Parts: sequence; structure tokens; C-alpha cells
Amino acid sequence: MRPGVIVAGLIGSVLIGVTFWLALFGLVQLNRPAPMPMGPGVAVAPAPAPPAPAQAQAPPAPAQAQAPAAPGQAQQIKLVATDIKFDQKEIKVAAGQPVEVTLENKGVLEHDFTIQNPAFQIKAAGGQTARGTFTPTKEGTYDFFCSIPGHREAGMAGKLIVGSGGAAQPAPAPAPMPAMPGMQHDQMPGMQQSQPPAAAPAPTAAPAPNVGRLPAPQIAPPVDRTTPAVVPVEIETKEVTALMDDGVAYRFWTFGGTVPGPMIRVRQGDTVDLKIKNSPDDTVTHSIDLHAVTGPGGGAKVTQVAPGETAEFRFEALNPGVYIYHCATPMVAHHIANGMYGMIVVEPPEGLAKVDREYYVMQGDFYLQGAQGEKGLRSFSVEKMLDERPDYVLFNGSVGSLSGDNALKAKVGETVRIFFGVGGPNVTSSFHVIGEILDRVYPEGASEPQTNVQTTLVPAGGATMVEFKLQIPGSYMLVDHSLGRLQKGAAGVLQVEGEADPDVFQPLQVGHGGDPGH
Ligand SMILES: [Cu+2]
Repeated sequence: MRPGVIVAGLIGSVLIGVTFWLALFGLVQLNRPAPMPMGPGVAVAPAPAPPAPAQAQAPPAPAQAQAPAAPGQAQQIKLVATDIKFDQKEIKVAAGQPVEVTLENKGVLEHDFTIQNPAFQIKAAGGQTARGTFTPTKEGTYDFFCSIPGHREAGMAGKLIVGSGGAAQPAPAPAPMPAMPGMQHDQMPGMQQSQPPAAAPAPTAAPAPNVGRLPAPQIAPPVDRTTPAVVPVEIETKEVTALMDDGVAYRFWTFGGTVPGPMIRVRQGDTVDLKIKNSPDDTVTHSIDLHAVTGPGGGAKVTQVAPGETAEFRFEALNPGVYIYHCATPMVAHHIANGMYGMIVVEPPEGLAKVDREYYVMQGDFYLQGAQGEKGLRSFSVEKMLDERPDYVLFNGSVGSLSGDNALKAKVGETVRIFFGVGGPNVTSSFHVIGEILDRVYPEGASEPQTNVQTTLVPAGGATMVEFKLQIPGSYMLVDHSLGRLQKGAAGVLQVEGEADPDVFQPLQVGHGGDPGH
């Protein structure tokens, strides 16, 4: 099974057409990622509650109160987690006696209860209950929180008051754990964690693992069908460590193992059966919101899937256009900032105009802990994301994804189409092709084109389609014309071969001041 989109309906009876288009796009971004195993082959138990200690029985609700315990007996604390908060902001316990914590998760997402002194963590998948015991030794006031990425920042945190709570809080809380992908990576979802959560902050990045770039995203061929169909689409979410830049590795969260995820392409009036599977190797819940969907959350309401789970829903593609899809699991901006977006094209019944080549490009902004350009395995920075200070603004998930050997290629005389979307989460794009005029722009994917456009604005969470004919050979740069972002990686190259046309362009006297640098 392919990891990406399976658009069975596209294949249908029109093999010849498909072959034609495959040939036509052979030079483009059609290389599919190599099939990857769906997982280790081990069934992941859906978050079993850890075995309860002998005397464990959570008392009925008044969890806030300290539960005095007889000598040798554990104090009982019960917390209820929902999406996305705890039912208590303050928990009181006595020093020197064991505390048994019951975490009842009434939400859909996975949550945990984490403290750092002493180090203790229990996890519960959605709808599950977990228990664990720790012994506070020193009086004081400590932080507790959910360490799932984004949850602490969203408010899943409170105070654990031990004894009088008077003693000073020990060391300031280290950087929140979500920022430590290595650790997240190692945890099997739903299992109780006994290892200490991040005892110390990690000020510098771990060495970059020996990984390459993500594969190029799949573009989908034109629909080439004159009647509506039921189109099954299956996407697996995958958390993958790969290079974002030379020497800079990052744990991407992806649809199908690429950034952006695979393009979905259907015809207006089609019925789409969209299945989303969360890889058993993933660490957090994911979901999908397609902007082409008319319905609750664009699908996100019914597709919150924990690692190893699958969800499916059916929708009718009512409106033609160029839409993005993205993960919509809190904190949504975190999931998007990790690479969870892609594009769904809904063609009008008559199809799109024929062009010679099509390309699939999406821009995204990335926020990393540490200094700009620092090498190593870098972690997500929620602070920079909230401040909208990206380290990288990228086309297709990495610096250089569309240049050198990966440059887009075309020939003089051809008409090309670029599907261009912006995943964000924060940064809009002033999309521009240096040295070209966009003959037609479908602003925000609208049905009616504008003609003769220099730069088109594409909002975060939006997409467009641009078309232009090539007259002159050379290298044409795709940029976000907010050009500071060129320094942050937002660049691609369209390499055009063929005969020059001196009527259109010819040098008369060449300057020698150097290369324009773009
Ligand atoms: Cu996600």
C-alpha cells in the first residue's frame, strides 16, 4: 500500500490518459516516496491504564482537597483531563507520604500528568484512565502540566502544593518537554512513563542524526473524467526526522512523509471517502481539516486519531478551487509549524485548461529553538511561533528543495502551472517569479482568473494557481517577495531550456558588477 494518496477513482478506465500525463510530468515532482512499512508490525495497545497498586481506589471527586492518608497508605489525588484542560489548577498533598495520582482522560486527545521534582509522569489516551504513585519529599510549590506538545502552553498546567507550600520552588522549570523531540520519539503512545521527564534543560541542540531531506511531495495528475465518482483517499500521518537545512535536522510531523503532504485532486461533484491513519510510531494525536470540505471542522471533528488509529469520513466536493488541508489538533499552529499541511484541488466539471507542466509548491514557516543556523537536531520553539519570528520560511519543507538537482524544469514555448499554497502557520506569501509575468492568476484559487500579474498575495491557509508561458531560457526564481525571507530559505528555481528570442529579451551592454544573487 502506498503511504500517500490512493486515488483509485482517478485511474478508472483512462489508463492512456494517465500514462500521457505521467509522461508529461515525468520531469516534475512525480516521484513518489518509497513505500514505507506501516509500522513495526506490533499492535499498539490503545493506552492501557497502568496496573493499579493494591490499595488504589480513587475517592469520589473532591480532588482538590488533600486526602490525608493513614501511615503507610498513599494519598489519593484524582485529576480529570479534557481537551484541553485539567479540572484543577491546584493540588495539595502532604510531604513524605506517597501520592497516588489517578488521571482520568475524558477528552479525545492523549494527555499526561507531569511533574519534574520529583520526576513523575503518567499518560492516558483519550477515554482512558492512568494511575501512578510518587512521593513528594520537600515542602514547596511545584508545577504540574501536560507535556504533550502545545498542551501546557494551551493551559494544561497548575500548581502542586506540598505541605504548607512555603518552601521555595526549586529550580525554575526547565524548558517545556514538548521541545525535546528525541524524548517524545522514544515514548510509545499511551504507555505509562516511569523515566524522569527531562531533568535538565537542553540549551543546545543534539547532534543531527544521519538523515537526508524529505522526499518531494506527490503532485496529482488531472482528473480527466466527465462524470462524478466516489474517490477513496487514504493518508497516513507520520512523524519523521529529516534535514531542514544542511546540518539542521528536525522532527517533522507530516501527511504521508512529505512536506507538504500529497496533493489530492478530484472533480466538482465527486464524493470523497477520506481515510486518515495515524502511524503507530507517532507520538501525538493528529487529524485533518480540508478547506474543500463543507462540514464540521472540515473533517477535523471526526478525525482526531491517536497513534495507531484510523478515522474516515465522506464528503462531497461542492465547490471547485484550490484548497489546502492541514492538521487541526491542538495546538493547531504547532502541528502546522511542524509541516502538517497539503493541498486538495477540486477541478470544475470541465477540468482545468491543459498546460504542458504542473508543479506543486507550498510555503511554510518554521520555528526552532536555539540560534539561527545552529547545526544539530533542533526542536520546536513555541515562543518564536507565538511571536511570529520564524527561523526558516521554506518551500516544500527544506532549504534547497526546489533548486540544484531539485529545480523545476521546463522548455521555452511551454505553458506551466504552479499550484502554490501557504500552510503557515503565520506567514503570508507575496508569491513572485523573478523574470516572469504571471499570465493568469486564480487569486486564492478562485474560479475566475486575473491576467498579467506580477506578484500575488497568498494568505496563510490559502492557495492559488498561476500559469505562464515561457519565452526565454534561463533560471527563474520562485520567491516570497517579502525578500527578507529569501535569507530564511524561501526560494525555488524554474530552469528553462530552449532557444532565446532576442525580440523578447537581449543584452545590449552587460554590466560587470557581479551576480544579482538571485
Ligand atoms: Cu497533527
